[in-house]
Amino acid sequence: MVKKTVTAASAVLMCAAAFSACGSDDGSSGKDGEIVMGFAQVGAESGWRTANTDSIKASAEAAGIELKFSDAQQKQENQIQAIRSYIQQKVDVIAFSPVVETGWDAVLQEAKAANIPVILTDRAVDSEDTSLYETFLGSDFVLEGEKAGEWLVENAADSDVDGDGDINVVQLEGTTGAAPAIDRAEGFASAIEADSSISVSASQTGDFTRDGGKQVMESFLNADKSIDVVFAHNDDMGLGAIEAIEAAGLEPGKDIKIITVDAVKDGMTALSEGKINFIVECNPLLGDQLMELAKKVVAGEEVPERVVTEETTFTQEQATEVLADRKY
Ligand code: GYE
Repeated sequence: MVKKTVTAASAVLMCAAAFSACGSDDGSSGKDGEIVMGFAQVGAESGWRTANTDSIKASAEAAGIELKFSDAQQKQENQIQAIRSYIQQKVDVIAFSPVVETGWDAVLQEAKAANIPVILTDRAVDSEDTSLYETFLGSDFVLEGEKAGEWLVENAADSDVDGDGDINVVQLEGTTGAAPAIDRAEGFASAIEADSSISVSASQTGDFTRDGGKQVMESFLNADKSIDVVFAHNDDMGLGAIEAIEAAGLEPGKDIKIITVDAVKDGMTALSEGKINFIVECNPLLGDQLMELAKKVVAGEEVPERVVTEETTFTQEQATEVLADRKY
């Protein structure tokens, strides 16, 4: 595997160039020689995101890393602005979860020119220049989509709710252009190819929010009376869809099957109640691994180019078993 390093020599040069910003021999610039991390978060759009933010803040504190945190409210321009301000403040390392995949090269080149290493966390960028970041820590979203589709293929007989021989799926997509939206749709589409009776008849973004999921589901229900299955790219949109389905006088989980991704507490509760039928886990607790990678990167040690999070899936019975201990 290709490894990337920030050499000790370049760390020394960074300190020589901006001596006042360097508080200790290891190149860190915070109070008492703490590493300073600038973190540009996507927003607060979902239960997953809240758990992810809490994890990052708690892990930074535990690791003795000074965290500068910003919330971009799901807007790329806000994230770019935050990254620019971290460059100006000469932080030791920048970490961010890119709201969409494209459009990052210019700002990442600015970070590179300032010798500030960048770590991608949760979501990937689509850039040909992989020298613009040190590593990418996060889930395999294509695999998550595949797991959702495989469950549907295995449960096809039960999922033809109206018994017409065709399994009519509607998809609630995540934020347009975001890695998890693109990849989950791709993984799901490839897995359902195994059964020609399954097809996606409508697909629209609900922006990963509960309200977005509800509104899109309302319009799907108005347009089509033969929906068998909802595949929502996250729990929150699935929970919004449940509200729309109930408001239409139908029973979620029975009249319309629901598959989601994330496995946050509210989603797991709905699964254990039978309102959701299957959840693919996406782990938001990335804080500890991120802080470890940050320390290594700042110290000029080698890190793997890609760190993939381990995840599982949950049926109704499995959700009921683990619900009481679910932390988020
Ligand atoms: O699935 C969704 C959140 O990027 C993996 O973003 C993350 C996704 C997560 O809004 O709930």
